[in-house]
Amino acid sequence: MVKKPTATESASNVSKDELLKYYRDMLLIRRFEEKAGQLYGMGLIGGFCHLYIGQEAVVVGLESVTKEGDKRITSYRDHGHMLACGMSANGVMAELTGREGGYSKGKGGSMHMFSREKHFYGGHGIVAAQVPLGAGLAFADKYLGNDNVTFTYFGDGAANQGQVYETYNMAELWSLPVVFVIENNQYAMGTSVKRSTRSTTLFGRGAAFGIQGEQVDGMDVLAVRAAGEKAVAHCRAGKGPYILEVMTYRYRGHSMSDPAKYRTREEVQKMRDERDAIEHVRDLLLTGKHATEEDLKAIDKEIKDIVNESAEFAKESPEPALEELWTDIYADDLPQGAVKQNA
Ligand SMILES: Cc1ncc(C[n+]2csc(CCOP(=O)(O)OP(=O)(O)O)c2C)c(N)n1
Ligand SMILES: [Mg+2]
Repeated sequence: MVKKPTATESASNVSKDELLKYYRDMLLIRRFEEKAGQLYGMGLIGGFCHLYIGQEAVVVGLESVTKEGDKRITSYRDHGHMLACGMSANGVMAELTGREGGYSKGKGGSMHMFSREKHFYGGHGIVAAQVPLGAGLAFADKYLGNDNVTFTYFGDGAANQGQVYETYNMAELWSLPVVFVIENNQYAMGTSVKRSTRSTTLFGRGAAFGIQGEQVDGMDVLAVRAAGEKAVAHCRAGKGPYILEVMTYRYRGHSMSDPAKYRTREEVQKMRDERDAIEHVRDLLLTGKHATEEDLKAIDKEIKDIVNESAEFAKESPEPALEELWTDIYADDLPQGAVKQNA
């Protein structure tokens, strides 16, 4: 793990409003996920559910360097990405509970949500499948001649998949504007990085294809932001892909059915006590006198209200009608830039 930065080191160059935004956005993800965990326990969420708790600084830090038009795609551990790019808590929670008001009308669930409006392309259950898809999204932007960047998130386990390296090769060859974000939370289900590879510095593998990259402290939202700025500038300048290996940690199990026998409680507790990303920003806000305990309490309440309302919305939304089984199978309209062929 990268050394903990001091408050002054990482607080330089950040405004009060930015810090407050990061605090709010990370807290929303955490409280939303805690609520999802509760609803799962109550039997209101079926199927798979992979919580992101602990990793919030990764997506919040990187979203802070995006602009309109940038795209994001990730794995099944996707609720944080959706909230951070501005998708509504109501729509995500209703999808988790399989209701009509959800982003996929209740037909997709936790791992299969999309938002064209927010340029969020899923939600993918096959490990690493989103990596070539992310390069494809970046290819489309390059083809259309704009300066959008695609953020392609995947895990340390996914980094051992062959398709990642085929994608690296093509992405560099074609100078695609894609930031490959390896969320290294140190485990792939119950297998630690050390048990799965001798080459544990995952970003370094890009060198074989000529792709630059770096390792980042993923428990420090400002460190993530700084690395994200560099990566995105590289891509927008037409210099091709960039790899960010973001060192993070998930506090909860792999999914809701994880027996958690592969690590000790002490290991998890130590991360929570010493490296929690939300606590870190809270400290910066208080020590920098940007906010009082009262201000932060008011934000906590605001977030709690949003999350409670999303759970109510989800419970009240009806299940999808049976006829919905036959809708949303083929696209009715063509993507931007596509030319209609005569049949
Ligand atoms: C191709 C494929 N192989 C195996 C699985 C089962 N599986 C689901 S998640 C996972 C671990 C992936 O770990 P990592 O990439 O580190 O992501 P994390 O869950 O830590 O976010 C595995 C093996 C799968 N879904 N797809
Ligand atoms: Mg992992």
